[in-house]
Amino acid sequence: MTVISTRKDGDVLVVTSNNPPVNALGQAVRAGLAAAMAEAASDDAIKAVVITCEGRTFFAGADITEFGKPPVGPSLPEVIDAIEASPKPVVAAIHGTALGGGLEVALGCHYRVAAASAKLGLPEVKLGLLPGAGGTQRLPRVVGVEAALPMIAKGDPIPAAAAERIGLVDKLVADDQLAESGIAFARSVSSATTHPISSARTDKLDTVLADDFFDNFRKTELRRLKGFEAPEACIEAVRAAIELPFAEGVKKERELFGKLVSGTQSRALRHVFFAERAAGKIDDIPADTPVLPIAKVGILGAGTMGGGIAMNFLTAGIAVTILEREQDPLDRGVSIIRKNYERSASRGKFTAEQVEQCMGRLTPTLDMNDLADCDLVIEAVFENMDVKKDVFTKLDSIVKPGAILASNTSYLNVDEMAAMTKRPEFVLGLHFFSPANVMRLLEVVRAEKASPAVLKTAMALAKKVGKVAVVSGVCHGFIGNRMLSPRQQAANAMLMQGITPWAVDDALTDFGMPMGPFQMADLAGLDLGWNRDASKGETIRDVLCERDRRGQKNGKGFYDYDENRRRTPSAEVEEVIAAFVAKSGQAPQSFSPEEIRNRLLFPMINEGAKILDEGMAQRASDIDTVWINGYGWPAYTGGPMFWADTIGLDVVVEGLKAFGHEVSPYLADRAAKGERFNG
Ligand code: TC6
Repeated sequence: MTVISTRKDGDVLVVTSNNPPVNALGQAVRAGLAAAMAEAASDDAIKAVVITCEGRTFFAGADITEFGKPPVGPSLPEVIDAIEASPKPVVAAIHGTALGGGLEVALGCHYRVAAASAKLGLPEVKLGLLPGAGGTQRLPRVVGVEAALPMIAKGDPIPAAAAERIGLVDKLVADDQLAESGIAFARSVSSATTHPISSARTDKLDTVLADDFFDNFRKTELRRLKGFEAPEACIEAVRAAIELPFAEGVKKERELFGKLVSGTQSRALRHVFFAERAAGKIDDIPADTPVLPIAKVGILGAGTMGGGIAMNFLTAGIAVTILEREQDPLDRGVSIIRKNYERSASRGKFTAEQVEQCMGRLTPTLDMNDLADCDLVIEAVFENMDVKKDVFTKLDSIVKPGAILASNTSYLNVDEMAAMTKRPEFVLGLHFFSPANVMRLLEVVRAEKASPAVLKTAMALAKKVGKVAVVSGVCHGFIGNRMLSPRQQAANAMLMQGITPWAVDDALTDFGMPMGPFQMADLAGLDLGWNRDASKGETIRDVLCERDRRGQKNGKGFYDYDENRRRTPSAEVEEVIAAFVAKSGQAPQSFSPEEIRNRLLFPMINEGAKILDEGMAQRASDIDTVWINGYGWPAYTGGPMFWADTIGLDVVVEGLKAFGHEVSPYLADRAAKGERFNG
């Protein structure tokens, strides 16, 4: 297949890429573009060139699968330099997404025409990289440093209209007119004697930046990216654009790119990129399985969870009927949904009109019969099997045949719920993570009898509402919570050995987790699940509750809190722990931060291995996807299983043995063979 073709439209050479699915700039595309530029140069009848793409998008970047392999020329920078050096004007005609190397190609062109719905961005930073084909040097020269820095160091694409405002796009055209407009634009500039050359521009670099411009950017924009190496390298590259001539800036960029691309973080983040895409696929479902239409969703429960779940569908344009048992909680639930939308609107994420459109799709009700015509009903009621079974029995009798019934349970057996219905093939689990309108993860729990069409529909729906879906088998806690449990046990066991809660929490936050287990417990409230019956044996947590240490809500839990909820270690908690240790007759232990971390994380990996062995997860990368998107595991380590691969499975096995755990035979076997979890 020829991925790059050329045709003449009068005196304009139209160069078209056809490299599905996303026109990634692999070797054949690069070679084709270089050849097309040579063709344009050698043909006197050609006065201008248009570069365009077929299919769903303009070039979505370098071909990520080529990273880490020996490079085959021409390189992308060489191709872009050749485009920019063309004496005949080159116009990029952009639709879909011009991303990464794709935008760098467009920046090498003399002009950019974009369809109104197009998006442009440099997302390399999300892969632990920086734009390494001149993008860090050309973009600031074209749009100025203030507009370029967030695009490069944060990586979010911008809509074509915004790109036009900052001077990145020269002309915005209607989506269905891109082809003709691109050619017409090229023709209109073909007789001009000079053309804008991105690398030679200085006009936008003249703006004087405040002394603390970069520091402010770090403080305000990069706070959430703590631990990621690439954003800092992006800043360094952009500084080079200001301080150095283009050729030297490019050299600096290339040096930084080379370091990042061979580093562990980028390898991990590239793994995460492909892991998220693999997770959406269910291996044993035939490709021709139909996706069922979902136009209306019913939700049982208008509490925090039900409301959050509802927002996903409302935002995606799907009608929702939400059911509560009483008017007050129903009204409260609806008003919280509205407040959430209004807060998003005040941050510019929605217009007032969109808020009303979303709310207009919501029907609150107290009558379960109103769910009859829903295509999918999700229950988010109290986490108790008897309550759930009752709900499924009722739903089965009310909701139309062929509709999907789903449970948002976080631990319980979905097969038992399915067995209450006459349609077990239409029952599955859809486990959302709180806050459900924000967290990206959705565990799709594959109930034993769920039909392929029902599973495929759940995966397609998840994608439509912007979730990352991962399939889990039916087991207690599914993938995520099942692995959380051994970590919690390890944390509690360490307290009993005299390790402080803050030493445990610090080990996890230093690793990159947003919170440790004891900070989390203080946030949720220690009295959640408080065992008041001392005869059953008291835990440290029970004693803290008795001492009225209930967590953040009353200013003391595992930590002490000031009026601004700033925490400090508590002497009282230390005393309580010391008393427990003394009672146990064991000498208090002291572990290094690294050992604490390993004691917490190795048992999770062991559980992950069991999950794989039992076939509860389809692949190791699915487990990584769950933990990154549902629990804040630092993406730059690639997730628990990829991290285990990085440090070596033999190291994990030895650690588990030393900590007194029984090693999963699956893990032991892979370690013995020198294999990894992830391929
Ligand atoms: C860069 O450019 C560096 C330059 C410097 C060089 C010196 N390469 O996401 P989808 C595959 S770094 C290879 O499901 P969507 C993807 O794996 C790159 N493959 O589609 C999937 O394959 P599968 C900077 C790629 O419509 C299929 O295409 N660019 C690439 O939801 C469909 O993908 C980026 O980071 C690629 N670059 O979203 C952009 N991109 O079917 C990365 C996609 O076998 N891409 N694939 O599973 C995206 O953000 C999205 O794919 C999208 C389309 C928005 C373009």
